[in-house]
Amino acid sequence: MFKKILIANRGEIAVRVIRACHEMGIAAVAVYSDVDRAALHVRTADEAYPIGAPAAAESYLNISKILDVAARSGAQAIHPGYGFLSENARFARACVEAGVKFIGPTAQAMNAMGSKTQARQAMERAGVPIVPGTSRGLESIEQAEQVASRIGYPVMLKAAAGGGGKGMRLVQAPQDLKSALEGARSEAERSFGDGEVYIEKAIINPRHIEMQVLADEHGNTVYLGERECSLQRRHQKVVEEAPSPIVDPAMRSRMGEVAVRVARAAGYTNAGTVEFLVDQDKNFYFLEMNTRLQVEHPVTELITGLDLVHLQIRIAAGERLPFTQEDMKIRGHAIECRVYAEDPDNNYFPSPGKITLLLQPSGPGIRRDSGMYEGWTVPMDYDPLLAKLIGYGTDREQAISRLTRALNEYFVGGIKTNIALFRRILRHPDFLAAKLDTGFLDRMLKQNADLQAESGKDESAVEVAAIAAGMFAVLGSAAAGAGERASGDGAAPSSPKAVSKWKSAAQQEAVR
Ligand code: MV4
Repeated sequence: MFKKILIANRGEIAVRVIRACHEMGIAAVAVYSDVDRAALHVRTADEAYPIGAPAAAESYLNISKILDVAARSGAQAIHPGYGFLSENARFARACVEAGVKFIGPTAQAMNAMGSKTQARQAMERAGVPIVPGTSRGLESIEQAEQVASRIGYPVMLKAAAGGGGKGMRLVQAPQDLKSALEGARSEAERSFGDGEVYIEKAIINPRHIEMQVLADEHGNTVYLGERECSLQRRHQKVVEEAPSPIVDPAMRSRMGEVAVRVARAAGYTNAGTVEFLVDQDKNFYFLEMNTRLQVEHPVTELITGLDLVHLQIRIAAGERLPFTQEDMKIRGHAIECRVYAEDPDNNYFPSPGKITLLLQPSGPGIRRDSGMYEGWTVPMDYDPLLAKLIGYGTDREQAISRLTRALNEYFVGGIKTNIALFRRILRHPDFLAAKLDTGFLDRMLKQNADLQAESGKDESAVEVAAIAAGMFAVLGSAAAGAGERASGDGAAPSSPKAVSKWKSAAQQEAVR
């Protein structure tokens, strides 16, 4: 077993991995950029090494600097977390060459899943259900038109080198296909340096359901249940839950078997996730495979009772899985909220700054994976994920009630966060009814925006009327002639009581 592991990451996931190391009696080495000097992961680790300027390319993405710290610290393994270098085949290979164990899949396995068309070809060979369409780049507009008429509109054009929604185009009708294909090709060329574009039947309002898989280095591969990840905003997950409310045991077995087949086809080892699109009739189609531990792994840990980071480290140390597929049991329900330093009143733009007050929830069924503390300054240089708040219960209702209770205990002062958004989501009738799909959040946010526009208009009208009434009360006489005081108390509303009196008077005015 390793005696020392370097965590090549920052934020909440670095803290989470350091905790697993400490629980296993393994020393943890942190790396940090200049703005992360006082970060929680640096304070939690046993050793910490500066690796450079805030820009990721100068620090958390810098392979040679990270391997240099591994050598100097004597770390025998590196955990990449998620994001940064976690799916970088060149880094995985560099670790092997440096004699440091990469806690994750091999570079080959990463490459097998990297190109969307190669992945689709591998899936076809493995008999895995993929969305009807082509598994190779389109050769011509004629071919595109032919395939589109075969699979039926609407169709989705996708960049082979794309992912996460980039380089995707929905085409509703034949007359739009030619220009859409040209646009998709040039965007793919510009964004990924690879203009290959393929075509799929568009699944309308799909659910995004992903299956956690785990494989040791001795040929044992299991699935650990699915996660419902349909609540996304601009391809960024916001709320995830396990199990999915629409997956019954039979469907779970079918999806799990397919996910294991995908992992085996890729020669996969360690923790990985197979993503599916699920249509309204509960047909599921392979979307892509993520070759890293995911942000939302805690919801799977809570319903399986497993610690995925412990297992990742054990697998990387050459141990066999300590259980079989038959041992896998799911119990209870878990829901995760991703707490971001974002300003909901400013299009969810990042809201960096000093955390001046921090009240954090706990209590029955609450897990908090956090990278922040009171007094810490949230930098503007990285993804603004601050923490994950997870509610666990016997069933979905109890998980919701605990998470709602915990959200009401959460207060982060000094910066803006999206915590209020979760309160709205968790009480939304469609969420409570588990009527989820990838369009849910966009619809809910649009609904709120429309309502605000409505009330906002009235609200600003009230504000204007209040100010006008106040001005008249104070200045009316001046405006009307010699400087006598106008009717009413005339004093500018210094006290909140006076303001509210003005507002209510103005309200009557506005609605008249
Ligand atoms: C699709 C689709 C509908 N039909 N493919 C978006 C990101 C990338 N992972 C694949 N995505 C989609 N592919 C077909 N044939 C709808 C989406 C999609 C989506 C998928 C998963 C989670 C969120 C999404 C948000 C918008 C669109």
